[in-house]
Amino acid sequence: MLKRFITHLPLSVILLVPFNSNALQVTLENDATTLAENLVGSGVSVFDANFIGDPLQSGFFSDGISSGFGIDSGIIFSTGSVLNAIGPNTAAPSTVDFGNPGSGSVSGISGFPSFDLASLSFDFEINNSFGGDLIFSLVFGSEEYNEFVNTQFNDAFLFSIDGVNQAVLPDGNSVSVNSINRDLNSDLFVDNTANVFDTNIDGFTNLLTFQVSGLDAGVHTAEFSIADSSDGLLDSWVLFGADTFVGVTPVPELNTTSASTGVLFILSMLLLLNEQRSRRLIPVKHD
Ligand SMILES: [Ca+2]
Ligand SMILES: [Ca+2]
Ligand SMILES: [Ca+2]
Repeated sequence: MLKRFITHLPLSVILLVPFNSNALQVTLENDATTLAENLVGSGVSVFDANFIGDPLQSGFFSDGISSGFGIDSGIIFSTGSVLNAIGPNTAAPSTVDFGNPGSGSVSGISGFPSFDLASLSFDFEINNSFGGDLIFSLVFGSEEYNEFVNTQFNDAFLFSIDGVNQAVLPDGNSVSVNSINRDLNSDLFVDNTANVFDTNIDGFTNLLTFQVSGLDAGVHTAEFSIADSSDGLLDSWVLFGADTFVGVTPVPELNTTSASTGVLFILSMLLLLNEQRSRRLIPVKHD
C-alpha cells in the first residue's frame, strides 16, 4: 500500500489566520433534524433525520460564492473537520483521522475500504398525492487532489434514494476523486492547488445538479454519505446549498374533450419524461 506522510498543521498556525469576511465561513452543527431542514426546500416534507459522524464532521457554511463555490450557503460534511475547509490554502494538507469506520455503500462506489463516514439520512415525502421529481445540488472537494488522483485513496460521495445511488455522472461514474479531476470530467473540476480561491480545499467540483424523475407518492429514504478511502487521512468535503433539495410536481393533466389532443398530450408527456430520465446531470459552469 502506498504510504503517505502527512504533516499536521499546528493549532497555533490555524488561530493566526486572519479573519476574512469575504471568504468561506463554517460553523459546527450536528443536529440531524436541523441539518436536514436546512437542506430541504419547497415541495418536500422531511422527518426521522439521523446523522452518523464526529461532531467536527458537519456544519453550516456561508460566503461560499466568494471562495469559488457555486453555492453561497448551506450545510457541509467532511471526512475530517468541516472547519478545515476555511481558507487560505495552507502548504500542509488538512487531515483529521478519527479512526472511525466507513460504510459498505460508500466502499461499493469507491472500490476501496472506506473510513471516517459522515452520513445524513432521513425519510421524506413529495408534497402531493401522486409523487413527482426531485432536484438536488452539491459541490464535492478534497485534499486528495491532485497528488492522489487515480490511487486507492478515492474518497467518495454517495447520495441514495431508497438505497440506489442517484449522484451518477453522464459517464456512469459516481462522485469521487478518481472520477472528477484534471484528467477525467475535467470540465467539472476546479483546481485550487495554486491557491486561486480562499479555501483550504485543494480541488473541488463545479456545482453538480442532479434530477431524479418519477418518484412515487409516499415515504422515501434519502442518504447523503461521504467517506475517506483506504485510510482516514486527507479530508474531503461535500457542500449542499440551503433549500436546494426540492420536489417538482409534474405538469397536471389537461382537461380536454378532444381524444386526439389527449393522445398528443400523453405522447408529449412521455417524451418529456424520457428526456428527464436521460438528463440526470445538469452541470453548472464555474465562471
Ligand atoms: Ca489544502
Ligand atoms: Ca478522516
Ligand atoms: Ca481521504
